[in-house]
Amino acid sequence: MEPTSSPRQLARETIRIESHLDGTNERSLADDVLDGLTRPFKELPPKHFYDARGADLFDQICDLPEYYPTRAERAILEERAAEIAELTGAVELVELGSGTAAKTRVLLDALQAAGTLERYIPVDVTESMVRDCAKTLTSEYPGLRVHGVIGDFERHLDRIPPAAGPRIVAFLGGTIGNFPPGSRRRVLRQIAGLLGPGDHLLMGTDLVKDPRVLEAAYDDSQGVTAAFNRNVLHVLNRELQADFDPEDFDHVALFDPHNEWIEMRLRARREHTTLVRDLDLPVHFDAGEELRTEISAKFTPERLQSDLTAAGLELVRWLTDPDELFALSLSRIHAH
Ligand code: SAH
Ligand code: AVI
Repeated sequence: MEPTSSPRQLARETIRIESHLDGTNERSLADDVLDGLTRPFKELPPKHFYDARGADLFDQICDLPEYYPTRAERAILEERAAEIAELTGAVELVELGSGTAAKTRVLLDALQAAGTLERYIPVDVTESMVRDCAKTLTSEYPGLRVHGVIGDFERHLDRIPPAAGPRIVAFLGGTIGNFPPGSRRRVLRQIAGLLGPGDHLLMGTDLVKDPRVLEAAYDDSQGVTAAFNRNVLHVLNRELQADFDPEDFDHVALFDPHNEWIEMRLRARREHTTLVRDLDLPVHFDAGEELRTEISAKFTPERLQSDLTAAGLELVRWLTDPDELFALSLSRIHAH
């Protein structure tokens, strides 16, 4: 039996990892698939891309010449992290959808240089990501405590430990754009619930720009994004005993100028029926029929402002790169 730790010992632990997924994630995947593949316009939520292979493909996407958001966001962080550290006085950083926490190091460096950094709390559905980044970061930042939360930020925000002082909640990469407008505001309202009066939300949002630049970023010449898109079918094959042939589908990435978002879809190359065995669900595709796998909303300052206001947040800083490709917003709960 493992010895139980006293609250004092727990507070001092260098690494603490808690998983909230046991079984519930599989159920959530099954429910999403049952809903999404029986709709007249088939759709799957993008969070199911990220098994270990999907996370690795996403990492490769971040290095592609066409995928500018990661570089632009990093450039903003490098330019403004010291200012963010000073403004927030944060002792801890909670990061939603933390992934490999590659850009996060820029923030951690700034908080460390300011002498305030104590704790990092990565939250991600991909278990290996949370575990690996806890190990690496505690060795890179001596004295840093990491409390990893393996969970779904749509369902498990209440599992994030209470703040030990002023905190930054970071939601980087533009992941908020992967939610449709109503869910986006719901998620933002829930995130606002994590903030006390001295806390800040630091959120990355991709900006509206030339559709050709946008479409190239989601349809790269090396086909990495196409492999990332098809990966969701590999996830369904493995987790739900489905029999998709991912090569039966073309990768499609289109900018929707009305909604100002990118849509990724998988288009069936031929008419066929596939079986999702665990759900006893035959799924029929006409030739050319599309399954929507992701939206990635692009923002204007006005759109972001109205989403923040709807979530009870007020903008403190709007930070962009010189080419205005991407924005980081720093906000806090609205003072009444
Ligand atoms: N923040 C990183 C990674 C962005 S990729 C960056 O800016 O580069 C999106 C990340 O969010 C992935 O690591 C994925 O596993 C995670 N993710 C997606 N949906 C999630 C959800 N509902 N709950 C928790 N993590 C999620
Ligand atoms: C994680 N998310 C913000 C990425 C995006 O740009 O919407 C996921 C992605 N999809 C295709 N390429 C990258």
